[in-house]
Amino acid sequence: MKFDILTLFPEMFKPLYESIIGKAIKNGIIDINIVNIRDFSKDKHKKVDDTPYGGGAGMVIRPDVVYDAYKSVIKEDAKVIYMSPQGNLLDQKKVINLSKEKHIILLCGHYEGIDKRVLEEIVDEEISIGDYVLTGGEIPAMVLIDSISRNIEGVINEESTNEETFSNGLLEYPQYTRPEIFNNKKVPEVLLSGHHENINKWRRNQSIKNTYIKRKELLEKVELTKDDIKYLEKLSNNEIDN
Ligand code: 58G
Repeated sequence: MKFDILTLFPEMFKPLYESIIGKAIKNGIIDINIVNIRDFSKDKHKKVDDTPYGGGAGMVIRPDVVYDAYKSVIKEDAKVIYMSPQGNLLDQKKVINLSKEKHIILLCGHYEGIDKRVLEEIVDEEISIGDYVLTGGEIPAMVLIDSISRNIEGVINEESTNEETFSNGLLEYPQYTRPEIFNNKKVPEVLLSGHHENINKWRRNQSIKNTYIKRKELLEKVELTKDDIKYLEKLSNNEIDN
């Protein structure tokens, strides 16, 4: 997967070269190309923004500079995404669909945004990572790259993507590791039993319980088994305490 990032602040993307995503870049599984929009300014002072027509506070990024940056990276099969609080809300389903793309171009705005005309010209989809406004699209672009990349084959161990939160529509079950006793709290007995069927049942129930307590509305979109429904009935009748 190839990502081109169009930004005025290339240095903000340094954290991507750490940890799992950094390793995927080194291994050639993902390729990240950061383009400084400022390099496409024709102005002698490298100016990229100007005051808004009609008046008002702040600065707007010029369309011509963004268009030239875009032309330097665009290829036939690329999908161009503008990070914006007005975009479609990102969720795990959207992430999985985007992980099937070959080439994604991420456009990051700053200040009061980018001139509408170039957005109409080049953007395929506007995406938001949540209902809040940030100073720039750079952090949302990194959220998108991280969430997409970890669903690409070879980036992380496959079992962990399949068992985790949202892959079955439920929240995760709790995890435990050594020591067996910590601050007087013991690891749940079933996890030490080596009985994998019981462990799987227990984990499924914990997932159901977590989802019921923290995100009830998610349960409506999930395929529940008869055992799940029995467990949910016990939960809602307060027959389960731990
Ligand atoms: C209003 C304000 C429109 C993404 C700012 C456009 C980007 C939040 C998100 C902007 C962002 C999000 C300029 C700064 C986009 C531009 C950028 N804020 N929720 N801010 O994903």
